[in-house]
Order: sequence, then structure tokens, then C-alpha cells
Amino acid sequence: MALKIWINGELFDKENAKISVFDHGLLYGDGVFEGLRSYSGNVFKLDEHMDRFYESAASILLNVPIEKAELAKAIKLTLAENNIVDGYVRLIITRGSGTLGLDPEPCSNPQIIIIADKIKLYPQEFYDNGLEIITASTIRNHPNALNSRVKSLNYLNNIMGKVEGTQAGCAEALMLNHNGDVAECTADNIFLVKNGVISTPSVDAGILAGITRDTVIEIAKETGYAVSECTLSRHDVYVSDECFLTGTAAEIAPIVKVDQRVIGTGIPGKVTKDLHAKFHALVRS
Ligand code: PXG
Repeated sequence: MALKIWINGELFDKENAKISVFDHGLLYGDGVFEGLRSYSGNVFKLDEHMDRFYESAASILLNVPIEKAELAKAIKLTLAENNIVDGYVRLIITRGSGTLGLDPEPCSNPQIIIIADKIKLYPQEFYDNGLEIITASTIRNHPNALNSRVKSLNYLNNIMGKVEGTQAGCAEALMLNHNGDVAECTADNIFLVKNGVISTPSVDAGILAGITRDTVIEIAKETGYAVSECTLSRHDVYVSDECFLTGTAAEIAPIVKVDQRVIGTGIPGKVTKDLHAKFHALVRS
């Protein structure tokens, strides 16, 4: 069965799901998106993703011409129409088609797109043995250039970081911010554990306010761990007892080597495993 793509309230077969080459989403990366996950037919943290989507759009002066509740319904419909129970949803809004100029004013037809598909997960081996990452030389966008809390269609900053990781044989790469502090990875937030205390860069570091990040902070606090959102340096990463990444696709992924430094004992740590088990229980509840 051909994949059905939702565009502006209509479902199209994959090969007929098209937008204009004059769309500013294509010409300038002018638009925002979300990546969501469905577990056993339930969209995980749907409200939180909807809020972030509308906030990203508001931040770039893009009005989403449909009510939140209606768009949430469309996401569920698109999953159902494609018989996807456990999968991935990409929600996109573009500025719409305009002229060959930066001015968004002539763009009057924002394109809202929902793609529901199977999800490509990290191999189980990454969870069992942990991953190795490197620090990219590409720094995260300066928050005063484009705030990283905006999940914009222009992901070149992250893509350049990702390419550095791939060239070094790593599935993810650590990105620093304009101060040289730890920010996040190319598509995941980062956490450290040191002497039983969990720490993660604060949102002020110029990162995406990850929904998995928020969930993990909540689970950790409920479990009784001390959690600190603070400034972290690469040194803090190198000397941590445990390091893990959080993201919609990765969930919680243990990191065992950073820039050739072995983290902790070189195997996934017990706090990481504990949080992942609790995260699994939550998404399946
Ligand atoms: N930082 C960045 C830069 C991201 O893009 C995260 C952190 C984690 O946020 P969430 O809300 O997912 O916990 C992201 C999320 C993909 C894909 O297709 C990327 C993300 C999410 C889902 C899919 O590569 N990035």
C-alpha cells in the first residue's frame, strides 16, 4: 500500500504529495518542523510537540492557519490511514510559495505536511554496548542568530556537525556553543552523571528544549536523583561517570567514549540503564 501523506487537510499518495519549487521552505529553509513518535498507537507527548511546533512558528512570524486540536487530529488520522502503530511522524509547515526573494510577504499559502512512516532506530548494539562520539568543530548556531529552540527547516548547522561525526565513524557528534560550552548533539540532547548527580546543559546554552530531555528530567527527579541544569564543559564530559543522549528517535542512548576518552568504566552505566527502563515503562503505559 502506498504511503499516504497529509497536506493541508488532504491525503495524497506518496508520488502525488508535492509542493511548489517556489516554496520558501525549499528556497530558504523557511519553515519549522517536529519529529514525533507513536508507541502502540499513542502519540508520545503530543501536546508538548504541538506546543513546540506553534512556538517555533510564532518565533519566525509564521502563523499556523489551523487550530492545535485539529492538527493533532490530523496527525492521528495520518497514522491510522497508514496503519502505523509504532512509528515516526514528521510534521512540517513551510512559509509557502512566493517570489525569488527573501521577503516572506508574498508567501500566502503555508504548506502543512504530515508524514507518518516506520522509524529507523539505532541498532540494539548501541544500547547494549554504548556509542562513541566526537566533538564537532562546527559550533551550534548563536542564539542571537537563530535561536536553537526554533526547530527550523534549516538544519544545515546540525547537518555539518553530523557530517563531522560520520567522517569520524560516529553516529552522533557533540556540538559546543559560542562560549565553547557543551550544547547538545546534532539531533539529541546530552546528559552526564557524576557522583550520582545528573546534569545537562540548560536551555540558555543554545539548545533545542528537547521533549525527551524534559521527560527524562521528570523521571529522574521522581526517582529521587538530583538533577542540575547548568553550564558544562568538555572537561566535565570527559571526567563524567556516565554520559547519555536523549531524543525522540534515540530515546536514551548510552555514550561510552568521547573524543577518544573512555567515559566511566566504558560500558553503559547503571543510572543510564535505570532511566531507560523507566522511560520504556512510561512510553508503553
Ligand atoms: N536537539 C536537536 C538539535 C534535535 O533536533 C533533539 C535535541 C531532541 O529533542 P526531542 O524533542 O526529540 O527529545 C532534537 C530532535 C530526525 C529526528 O529525523 C530528529 C529529531 C527528532 C526526531 C527525529 O533526525 N531531533
